Amino acid sequence: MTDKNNRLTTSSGAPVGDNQNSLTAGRRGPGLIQDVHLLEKLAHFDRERIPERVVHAKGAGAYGTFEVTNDEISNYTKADFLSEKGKATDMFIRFSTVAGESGSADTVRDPRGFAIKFYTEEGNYDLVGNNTPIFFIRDAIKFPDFIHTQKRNPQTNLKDKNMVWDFWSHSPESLHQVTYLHGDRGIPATFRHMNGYGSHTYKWVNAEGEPFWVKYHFVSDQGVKGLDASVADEIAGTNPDYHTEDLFNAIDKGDFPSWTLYVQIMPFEDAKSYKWDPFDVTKIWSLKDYPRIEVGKMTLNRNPRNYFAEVEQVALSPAHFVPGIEASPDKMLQGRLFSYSDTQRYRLGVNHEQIPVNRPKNEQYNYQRDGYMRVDGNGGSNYNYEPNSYDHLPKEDDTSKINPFEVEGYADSVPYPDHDHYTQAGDLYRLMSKDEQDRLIDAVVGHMEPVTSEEIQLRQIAHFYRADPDYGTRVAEGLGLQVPDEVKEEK
Ligand code: HDE
Repeated sequence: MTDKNNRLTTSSGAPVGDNQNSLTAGRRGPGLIQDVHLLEKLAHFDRERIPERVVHAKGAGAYGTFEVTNDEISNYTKADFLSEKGKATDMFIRFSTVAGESGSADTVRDPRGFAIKFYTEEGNYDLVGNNTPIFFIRDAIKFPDFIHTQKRNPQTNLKDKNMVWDFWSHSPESLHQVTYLHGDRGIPATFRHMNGYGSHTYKWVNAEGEPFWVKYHFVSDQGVKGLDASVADEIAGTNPDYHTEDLFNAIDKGDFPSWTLYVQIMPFEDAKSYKWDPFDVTKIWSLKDYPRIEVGKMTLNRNPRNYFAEVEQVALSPAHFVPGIEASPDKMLQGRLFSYSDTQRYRLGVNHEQIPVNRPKNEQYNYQRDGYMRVDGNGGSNYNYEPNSYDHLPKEDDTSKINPFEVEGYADSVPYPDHDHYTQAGDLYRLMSKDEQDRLIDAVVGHMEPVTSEEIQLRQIAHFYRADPDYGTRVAEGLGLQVPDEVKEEK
């Protein structure tokens, strides 16, 4: 007889007598429906897969600690976890690629997700960013179309470069990010060797109620390194899980990766007059105008024990704010505030916040009840409505109300007024060393070569040319084309 402590049981806890031979009528079968252990085992297996993330499906995660290193940060935000030097907060991070499926290769040219959950004493604060400070588009309404072009052709189920460049060439606001992506940072050496950015502008509010605009920059203490494109291609074929493996092994052997968090702070009123719309996620703020201020250090020091339970089921959402940190009017961010928790209700269920990796450190105390998989006691015998006459039931805290701000104008579908998609993309091109420019041109030409429509290629070449004539001319030459005269005359 087996020791009671390691006895195999069914899901309902009954000991299993035989896990190798199913119950059959006679030696040859057929099988018996009364083999409830077999039925349960198969039925559970049949339901193992949940929908993968519609973007960022392939990823790796780790736990760590974030520690504040600068007392001055409380001048800008009342967020409790940033309140004083030395304050440490547990966190979880998930790194990911964007376009590939959950089994796809790690070393592809693609932005990387850099999504953090801080388990603060005032609830979870999620900063769901990328390894790039900018994005391809600036209005959430374009996102599903954009992602369709990054995924597979509806007929062939193949990746389709015509779709990719057709969309980009019709969406010139993507040029800055397209340039970033085809440069050396487009294929990070490892997850440890890349920076992370909040990308959007967020709003911080201090204890006096003063608001500021803020951008987050996590700078890798390992340094920033890229992979040579041909090496990356080879690794994609031989070890598609290369980045996942690197992260796990580094933490496993105690070589804990860390990042220093800096912020750029913009005084609230500057947003009205800054040379770039500070809520346009296709643009950066100059570091000269708004220098980086150090905030703290994030160190990853623990691997998850179970990939599905922790990394697959983590629900990271830009809608998870804590007092002192709020949304900005950025039209991309506004769409994201809906989309993440919405997809998580579909992917994980309406009660996904109860899954251990998502559970806040403090207690969730509210009047929401019921729904599939409610497993936390569901509020017990407490009443489930408000207002009520009972002091012991949860009450709102008016110090946690959002900081009001003025809005103006008409409700309308309005594009961003700024159509300069070229200055910052050109600046990035000119900032690259000669060698990096060569690699950028190679990467762009290699990616655009399979495009079968010359019209699409020429439309995109015009955008490169507008960013920098050298950039456009070299891409055109690489494709055996010429920059159209009317584009040259625009200058
Ligand atoms: Fe996401 N994005 N996104 N995204 N995103 C998701 O949420 C979406 C955007 C980012 O490790 C989804 O839980 C919309 C920008 C990361 O679990 C989904 C828009 C940035 C992750 C979604 C954007 C990101 C996601 C899919 C345009 C960088 C992985 C599964 C308005 C600042 C998080 C999920 C993780 C995941 C929607 C644009 C980063 C569908 C609608 C900009 C790192 O909700």
